[in-house]
Amino acid sequence: MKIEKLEIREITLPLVHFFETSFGRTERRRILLTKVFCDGAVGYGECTAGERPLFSHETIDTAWIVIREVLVPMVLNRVWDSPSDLNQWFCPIRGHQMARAAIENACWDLTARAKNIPLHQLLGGTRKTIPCGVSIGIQNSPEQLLDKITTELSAGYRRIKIKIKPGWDYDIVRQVRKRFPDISLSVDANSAYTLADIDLLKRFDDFNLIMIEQPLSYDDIVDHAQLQRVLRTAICLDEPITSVDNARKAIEMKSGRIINLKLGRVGGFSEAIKIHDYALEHKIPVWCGGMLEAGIGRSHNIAMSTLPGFCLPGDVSASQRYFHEDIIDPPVTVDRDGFIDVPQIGGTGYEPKEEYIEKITVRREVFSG
Ligand code: OSB
Ligand code: MG
Repeated sequence: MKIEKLEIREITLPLVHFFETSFGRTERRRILLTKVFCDGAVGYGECTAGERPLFSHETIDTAWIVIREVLVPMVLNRVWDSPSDLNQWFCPIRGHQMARAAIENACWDLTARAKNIPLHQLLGGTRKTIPCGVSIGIQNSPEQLLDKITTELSAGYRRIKIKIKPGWDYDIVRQVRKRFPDISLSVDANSAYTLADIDLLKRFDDFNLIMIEQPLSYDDIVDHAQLQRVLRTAICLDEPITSVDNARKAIEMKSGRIINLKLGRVGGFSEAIKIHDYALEHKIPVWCGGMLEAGIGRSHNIAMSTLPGFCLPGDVSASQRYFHEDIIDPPVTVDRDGFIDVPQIGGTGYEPKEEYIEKITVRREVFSG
């Protein structure tokens, strides 16, 4: 295979409801999409970088430049046998995993389409259905949060994750637990605390949470190990897991007991599979995180979630929770029991809506020759 042409575009999509974490509120997504052309076949990718460098150093704008200036010259007209070759080629690049993933994942997508086999089969996935949870952001009031949880539970979702930050934490979770004593519940701090908050963090043991996600610094695995030693609740690592090498270190150090595996954050499917395999071998449960993806990224998350180590409900939920109209056909739907049926047809089973994508495109660049 050889990439003869590569296209990147930026689309904008308003969110149905704002999404707020400890690092800020998002009302409208700006998303970079990739499309690769090889030997008459096409493949699609979606970059999970945010609008601002608040989750990680990457943004849609850094990804745009890195793809144009660094990655395109490395891949254009170069021959590959497997999409994991791109993971090898990108090895010398430090960081910029989300930019890399947007290219590599499009090549996986293309391979599945060209061979007319399901993407999840190409990845080695085995699950036919995916259990789904939801991530619920910080709301304007506790009542609004309790209402949202009620709505998501009646839609069938199997795990509720709520975002916390200083001032929206212990008392909020206490109210949620009081109203919903038995639900499967977790919290995500997106690095809003330090070891100085250890007494507060220990009190979360009161709530029988499945996990507490990323309480400490975005790049830390040392302080998390210290915190995990004094918590009964499992720590789940998100932000610092960017490669199989640092996943190994975090597992060796016992920095957490669960990993949120995000396809973009780790640089694409090849690295995600390596982390999955390592975690499975070391009995560390993984689950698929979300980055408010549109349909292409969402369909890739579904394919990844079929791997056997994905044994907890992920943050992969229905398109309609995020967007009035998603960029794929059909949109992702979740059944009354909170599962996604994995399409058993060639490719992802979700077709990008080219005309609609064109309509919401704000810039586009094509590389060839
Ligand atoms: O920390 O998991 C996170 C969204 C943006 C950035 C970081 C995170 C999230 C989510 C939302 O929790 C998951 C989703 O519904 O896509
Ligand atoms: Mg998180």
